[in-house]
Amino acid sequence: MTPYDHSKIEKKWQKYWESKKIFRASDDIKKKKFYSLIEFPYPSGDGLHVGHIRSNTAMDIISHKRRMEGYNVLYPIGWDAFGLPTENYAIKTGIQPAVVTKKNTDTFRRQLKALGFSFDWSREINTTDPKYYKWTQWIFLQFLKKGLAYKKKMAINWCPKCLIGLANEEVVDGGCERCGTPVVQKEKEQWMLAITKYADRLDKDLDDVDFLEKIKIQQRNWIGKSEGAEIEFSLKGDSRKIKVFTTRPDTIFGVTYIALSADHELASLATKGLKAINPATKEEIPVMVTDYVLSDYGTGAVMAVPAHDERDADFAKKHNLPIKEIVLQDKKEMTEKFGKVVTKYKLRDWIFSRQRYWGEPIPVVHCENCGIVPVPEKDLPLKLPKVKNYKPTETGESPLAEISKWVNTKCPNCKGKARRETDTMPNWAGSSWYYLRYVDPKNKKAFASRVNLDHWTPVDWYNGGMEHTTLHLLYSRFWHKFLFDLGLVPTSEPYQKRTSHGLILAKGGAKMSKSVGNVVNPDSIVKAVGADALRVYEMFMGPFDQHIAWDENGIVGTRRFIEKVWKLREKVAAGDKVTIHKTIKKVSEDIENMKFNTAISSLMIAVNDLEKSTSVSRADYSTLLQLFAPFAPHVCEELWVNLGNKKSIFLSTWPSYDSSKITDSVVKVMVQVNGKVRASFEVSPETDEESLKKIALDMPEVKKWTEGKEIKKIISVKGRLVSIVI
Ligand code: ANZ
Ligand code: ZN
Repeated sequence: MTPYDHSKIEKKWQKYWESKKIFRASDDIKKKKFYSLIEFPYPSGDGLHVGHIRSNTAMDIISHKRRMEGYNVLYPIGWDAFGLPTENYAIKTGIQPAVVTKKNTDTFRRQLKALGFSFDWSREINTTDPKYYKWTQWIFLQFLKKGLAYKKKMAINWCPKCLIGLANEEVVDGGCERCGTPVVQKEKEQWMLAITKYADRLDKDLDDVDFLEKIKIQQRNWIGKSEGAEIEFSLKGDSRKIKVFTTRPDTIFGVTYIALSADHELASLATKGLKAINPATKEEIPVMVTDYVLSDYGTGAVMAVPAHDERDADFAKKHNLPIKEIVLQDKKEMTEKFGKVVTKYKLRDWIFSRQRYWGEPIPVVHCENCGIVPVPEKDLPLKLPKVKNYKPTETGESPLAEISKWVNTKCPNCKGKARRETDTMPNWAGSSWYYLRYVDPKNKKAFASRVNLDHWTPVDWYNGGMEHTTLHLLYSRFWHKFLFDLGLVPTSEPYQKRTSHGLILAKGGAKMSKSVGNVVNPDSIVKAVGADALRVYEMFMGPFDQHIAWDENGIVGTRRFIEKVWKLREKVAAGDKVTIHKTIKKVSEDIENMKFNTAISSLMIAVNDLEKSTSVSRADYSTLLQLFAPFAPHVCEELWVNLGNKKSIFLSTWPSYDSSKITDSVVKVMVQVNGKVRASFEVSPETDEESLKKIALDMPEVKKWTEGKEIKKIISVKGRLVSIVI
């Protein structure tokens, strides 16, 4: 048999799959569908990261398995290509972002194709393509129409280095997410999207989706739903009232002062010695101003209970305010008596403008007569004009503001003088609905046809990074719900199932970074040992949901394993007897649970066992190839065809197992009492000695002999025996 030549084999099958369109999703609505999704990559200048490969391979495996189970699978790919790094590169080099993006996506495409992923490349999308962002702009106009996009003058987080407004989510420990420069506050008119209008549904509907529990928890914490009461405190010598938000109306008898945020309308009065009345005790209590009360949460005012709240206690001690011990009251009763039931959220509306070039232009004009006027839908896409200088202006406006030919326009409404909006959308815009475009990527009349949406959505399984749980995932759920309310998509949730993967770290556990020089280049690995070896390594390196450090010795090991599978071909003899039922079961179940590493372990065990015998049945070998194909598609396709199969292995049927044949997964353990066998039980051969003892002692047949007796000695032998001496 010829030696295993990975580069020849891998290229050959990549070409074959593409020319035969094996992985194209068909829009045939009669077939049962499966929509699997990864987060489409940002095409950075660094090329594909090994971390991309981990997520892509995982969903590739699941997609292959579903195809072999008879599903019509959609596994698409595209580019989330607007964003700062490309723009910063353009500022530095003067090369147009569109040109840079083209170059970077070409690299990514080549790299992804070299890894043999089963994407449907005919549906490739790019968020910076005007044919795509036409619909991003169109959706924005729907938000505007419904009053959910609005302008607001507000203090925004401003990075004085990047000269850009940042969403709260983009501020990390008080610094800019990208450059670390301390963020300052700056007053600016901003476009906002009213995500808070959907806060309740974004929280509640998590009950109906199959997201990992930790993902649900993160989303819920971010939304921050809090049920409590609003209670009004009257003031001494002033007819106004202070409304507080509390989750502890049961502590009302312990309120010894009111705390206001610095922005509260009564803050200036409070500093002059304002007094409030506790409605429960009628006591006069002071009103204080403090920065531990946030201005943009609840009512910006707190009834302080130093005996039951730590922050209140700290403040009270510092300012010599009374701390009053009390008996807690009934919550419901106190709410009825003094307050009104309210629900508050931590979630804030989404700051949707950026003063940057490389984003979707916000399609509105400012007319001297009519105010804000949307660009007519028939005029979309509103294309990004070419500029010479990509740097934001000193005033913080986007570089678009300097192109007077573009900025000065006519009002679509009154034909009078108007100025175009020069803010662009944040890079979260295009990714908020991209999974909808995949189902009908070339549609010119709508973002996707209803027939295709009905067929394909929701996404059945979406895997992505934990770092996107609070932003991208929440934003896209919000857009989806909005489109659902407009009757434009069939379901209220976009993703039925969401999982996430751990990061791949550099050797030793540090983060991979270009500046440290510890980034692993997938190209050289593919060249040296092949895409299959790299894919298998990334699935084998550790539990999928955990962070894991790179180790090139591991790739040597997976390469060797592939060679073993290759060589096993020499032992294949006729025969249709399948013996590897246990492996089928284990691999099938492990894939569903994303336990890819243990799936590969069981394939390794099976190969070791088969190697020991003088010959391997053709059926066993075929089954082995089918189970391994999702992980190592090229080599398995080659070996499959070598066996004389005429059609691609991915058009074959996923192996099924006969559970009655899976016998060696349990062993019978005998229980002796004083040397006589009194009982037996079945367990996995791996069960440890201590557990065996415990099982034995709990059995009624054993208790019959040991009840009321002193146990002098108990020994157990793994997989065989428990012996009790009384
Ligand atoms: C009295 C009290 C007594 C409270 C007690 C807590 C414990 P969550 O669950 O996060 O919603 N609070 C209300 N508005 C605030 C603001 N703008 N800034 C800072 N704190 C604020 O927390 C609600 C509780 O946080 C409220 O209940 C209020 O203090 C405080 F033993 O009222 B509590
Ligand atoms: Zn006008």
